[in-house]
Amino acid sequence: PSTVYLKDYRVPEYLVDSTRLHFELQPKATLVKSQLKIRRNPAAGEGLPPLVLDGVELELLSVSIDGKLVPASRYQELPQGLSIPVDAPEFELEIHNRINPEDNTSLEGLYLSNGMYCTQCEAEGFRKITYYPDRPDVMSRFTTTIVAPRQYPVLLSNGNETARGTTEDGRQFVTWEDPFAKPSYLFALVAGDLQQVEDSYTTASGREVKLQIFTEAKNIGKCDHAMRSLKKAMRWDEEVYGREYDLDIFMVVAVDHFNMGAMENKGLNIFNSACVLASPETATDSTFQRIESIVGHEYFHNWSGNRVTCRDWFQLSLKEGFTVFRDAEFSADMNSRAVKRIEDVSMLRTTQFAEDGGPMAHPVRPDSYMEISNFYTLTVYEKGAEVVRMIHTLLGAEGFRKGSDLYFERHDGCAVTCEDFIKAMEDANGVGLTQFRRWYSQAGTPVLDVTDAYDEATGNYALTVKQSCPPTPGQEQKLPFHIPLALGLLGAEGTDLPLDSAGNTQVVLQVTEQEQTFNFTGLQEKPLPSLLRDFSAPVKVRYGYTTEQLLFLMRNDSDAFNRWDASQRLAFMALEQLQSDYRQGKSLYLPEALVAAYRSVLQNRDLDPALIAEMLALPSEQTLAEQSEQIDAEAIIVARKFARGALAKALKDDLLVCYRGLHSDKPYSPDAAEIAARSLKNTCLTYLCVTEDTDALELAQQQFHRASNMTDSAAALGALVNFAEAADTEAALAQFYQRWRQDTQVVELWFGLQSTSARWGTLEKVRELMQHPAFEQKNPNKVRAVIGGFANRNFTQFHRADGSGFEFVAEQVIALDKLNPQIAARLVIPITRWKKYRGELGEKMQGALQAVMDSGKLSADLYEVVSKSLA
Ligand code: BAL
Ligand code: ZN
Repeated sequence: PSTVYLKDYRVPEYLVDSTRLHFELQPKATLVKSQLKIRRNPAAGEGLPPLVLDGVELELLSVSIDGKLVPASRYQELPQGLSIPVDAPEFELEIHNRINPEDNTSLEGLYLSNGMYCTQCEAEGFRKITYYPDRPDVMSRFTTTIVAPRQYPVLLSNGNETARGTTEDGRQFVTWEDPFAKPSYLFALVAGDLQQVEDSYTTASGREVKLQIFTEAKNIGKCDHAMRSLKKAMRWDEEVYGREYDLDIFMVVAVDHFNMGAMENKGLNIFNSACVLASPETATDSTFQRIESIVGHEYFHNWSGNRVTCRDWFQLSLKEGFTVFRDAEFSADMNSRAVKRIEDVSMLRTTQFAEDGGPMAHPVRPDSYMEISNFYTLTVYEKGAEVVRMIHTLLGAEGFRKGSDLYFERHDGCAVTCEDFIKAMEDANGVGLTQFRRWYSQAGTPVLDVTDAYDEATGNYALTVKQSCPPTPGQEQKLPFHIPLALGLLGAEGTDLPLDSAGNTQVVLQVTEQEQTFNFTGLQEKPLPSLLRDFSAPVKVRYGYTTEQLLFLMRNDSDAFNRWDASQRLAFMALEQLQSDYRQGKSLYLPEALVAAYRSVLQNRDLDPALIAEMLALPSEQTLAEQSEQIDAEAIIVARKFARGALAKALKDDLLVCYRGLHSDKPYSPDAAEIAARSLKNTCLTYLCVTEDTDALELAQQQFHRASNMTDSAAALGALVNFAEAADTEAALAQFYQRWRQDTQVVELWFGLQSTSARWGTLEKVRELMQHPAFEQKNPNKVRAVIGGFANRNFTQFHRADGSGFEFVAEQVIALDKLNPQIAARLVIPITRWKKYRGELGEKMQGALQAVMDSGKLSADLYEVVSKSLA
């Protein structure tokens, strides 16, 4: 596969003013007719070069220009497209081609999912439907007619329905017109036997919008939460960003086979069923919250992505980073802000930091790619969102809003760049963000080494910050970043000290140089710094905190995020010591101070229970691995297991009291307070079961049998799967499956509980699960639940010393690449970080990766990830 470079960007040679599509749906032979009004792009230069269209796996039937058939000798079929000679600056092109949705297992373009036709066109899926300039800077007005047999009563596309009827041969048709010009990646089509839930929304300016969620009949009772979330998101975008919805109808469709979480097609969002369907009996609290955030995310794209779109795919973070920031703030406003931030940062630190330190590290705006699908990454999405958040921090809420207003106004209807976004922020606020732009072009996670000195005689406190950033592929040296470092200083009483004459107790330091000292005057005592409050930048902070200082911050910091962070630092220090002791053959011991700290957190009645649950959670094995210079998987597993066991034993009575205090028989509600209570209760239950004591496991059994909601049921089953005797676990798993076997989302959860269990998810069990009738190799959700769960979230079994876990993943990746390259390229990631592992395990991982490379011809997706990781 060839590499595409940002520096080679050229404007399109031709523009498409209108796109008229006509589909005659048939599983193996769908006929696509497209009529395009094409015009030479005046910005592209002189002359009339050939028109080059993208097209992949299409059967070309005919090409006509201005109503005249073009003989096949005149145009050239290319390996990935079509080249047509042009002799006028404006013309109408008509192309007929055939496609095969039934055999399309890549789930890009038009395909069938449980007998329903649906599409996925981002990033480059439209070229699998018909020949087209399939790039986001070609924006066109689409009219779509769908003709289908009667077993597909629901026929949907973008925009407004303008006609429907029956063809002479008894098929039905519907025509849709989208009044907004859009790139091909936002095109969508759905045809199926679907039911719908309908509601309406009145916009701030008084327009009525019809809202519809379509799903298979069996899932019709699982749409209410998504509908509520959609209406909240519409209101929120009006209130916080001044953005109204622009069409008369907004449709959402749930499909079972989907590579992503969801897709923001104009007016017709298509969702992975797992990210939209929920009911209290079948979905956990985290699923409810995930649905709210994804429904929000896709809706928010209507402005940040659709009305203003990307010029090219290097600019992906323009829409994704911004929209993730928007959805995170939406979720924070709807739920507990601190807990949302902790969850997001926890994920970023574990997975995005690992990506930034691994072989696929790339800037938020990449410079090159072989396959763009590989760049729908944590860096582009999550770090991209952190970059937008930093702009928000630097400009303040009002300044940021001025910037976003200008951005939307200036670029409405256009395909633009990350540079345009920053420029709007600068212009609206009269500030310069020149150095800040490096966040878009430099990869890697910056490190801040912080030291301090207090001069008793003068009352001066000096804080010195040194920044560095490790090399990443193709970027040996980094220039200093502009880092907003939010800071508070705590006095001996535990309160925030005033930092200036105005009495402010928090400042945002502008770290811009390699080394910089910030002075604070007039302090009566040596303060304790609370650094990087609310995680004000995606960096690692090193400061020589003592255990006592961390305990102090855990108790007193006014920043909830940093209270949690102190608990994590404390746990991390203890776990590092345990790893080192284990390697040296010493006996293991958990410091009493840590136990006492956890006890006091557990007994604290003033803190949000959800925050307590987060503070009690030890860093995951994956987080510990990311933070290690060299990963010693065995030491990580032993240390964490020991610490968890020691805490569970020492805190048993407190855990029980807390559990009992929170257990309630109230009807289920997914509101913040109830979610928080369940989160802490189930954290307690899991800790209690760690002891494997009979009474604790009995509690889990009771909860499992009596639970009235999936959060409690799944937590109890999870505890059994991880800590109970095999026979008890087997019985519970069987019972759960029998009850929920008809529910796809619950079966996915059931798979995931097993594949991620250190005890239950052995390689043999995982292979067994793959033979289960409910497992489907062609369904990404099932693959992610079983194989992905094992590779990404079952640290113990995946890292088995004999390397069999790695070999298994390699084998699955090779098989999947033939069906669905995007999924294969994702699944291979856990075996790409072999260089970070100590000793033989690293070699075994490398061997597995090499086996993938040597297995034959790989898709471009998989080849890019594997070749870069072996380099
Ligand atoms: N645009 C792809 C799916 C999403 O990020 O919303
Ligand atoms: Zn998105």
